[in-house]
Amino acid sequence: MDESPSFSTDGARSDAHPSDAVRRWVDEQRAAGVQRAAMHAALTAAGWEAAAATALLGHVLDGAHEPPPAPTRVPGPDLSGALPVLQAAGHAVGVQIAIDRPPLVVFSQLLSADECAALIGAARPRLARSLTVQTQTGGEEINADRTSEGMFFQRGENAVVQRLEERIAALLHWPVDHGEGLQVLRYGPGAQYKPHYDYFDPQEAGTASMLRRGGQRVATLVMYLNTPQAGGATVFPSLGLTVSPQRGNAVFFSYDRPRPDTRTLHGGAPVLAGEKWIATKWLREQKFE
Ligand code: PD2
Ligand code: ZN
Repeated sequence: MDESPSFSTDGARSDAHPSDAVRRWVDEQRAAGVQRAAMHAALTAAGWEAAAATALLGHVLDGAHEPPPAPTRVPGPDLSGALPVLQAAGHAVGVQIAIDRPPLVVFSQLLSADECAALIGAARPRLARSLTVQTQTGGEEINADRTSEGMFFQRGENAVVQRLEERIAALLHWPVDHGEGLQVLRYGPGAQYKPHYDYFDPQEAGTASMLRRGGQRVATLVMYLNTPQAGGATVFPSLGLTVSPQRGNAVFFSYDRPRPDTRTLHGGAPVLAGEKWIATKWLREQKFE
């Protein structure tokens, strides 16, 4: 009996259906008399999130249906007063649209025109071709699906960034130190961000290293710093929702588990004329330090 099995995702990736290879691997380990805990350790060593490994082993070994993952606590505005305007750190923010599943809100006037201009002005000289997370290694790569330029501010880097972070924390009831630094993106004509999920995919080997700093992403706030001449909407294909990019407005959505059934697939439609500038704040489960 092999007491210390190892699991390689290479086999899974070459399979027609990746999960088939993983299930087959579990079956083989069971046939060889390997204990559940050893399989769990091998899967987590290969980059699986502990909860995902537990669910998989339960599914294959017990024939159980995957238990619904325990939802995690997420950020979000307090809409209980059903008011069209929310107060956040002394700033009045409009509520244009609110959806329950996923929790999604379109805010108006989250940023003033001066704040949008200040962010663009500070970001412009620091723009570089956008990178996205290379999910298998946790490193970064230029992604052909994302034809834009971007930069990150440090948290609290300047007075405007700090003021916005405090406003966002008050609006979404989530501590400033659980947020990543603001990312600013500029899209030129034709540039787009193809549909994706913002959480880190638990099935990818690189995710473990991403989760070490702050845990999972649990919510996204995309803030529009200008109004493009044409195009550049944020689209939610699972919801049939298109959010029009308007300077100072923002779209917020949360995901209490890193799974497609959160219905948070979203993308940036191609800019048809002019430029599109956004600032994105991603919120984490834990302190992001
Ligand atoms: O620019 C957008 O509309 C957009 C679309 C999808 C931004 C993001 N994702 C993001 O910053 O995560
Ligand atoms: Zn996104």
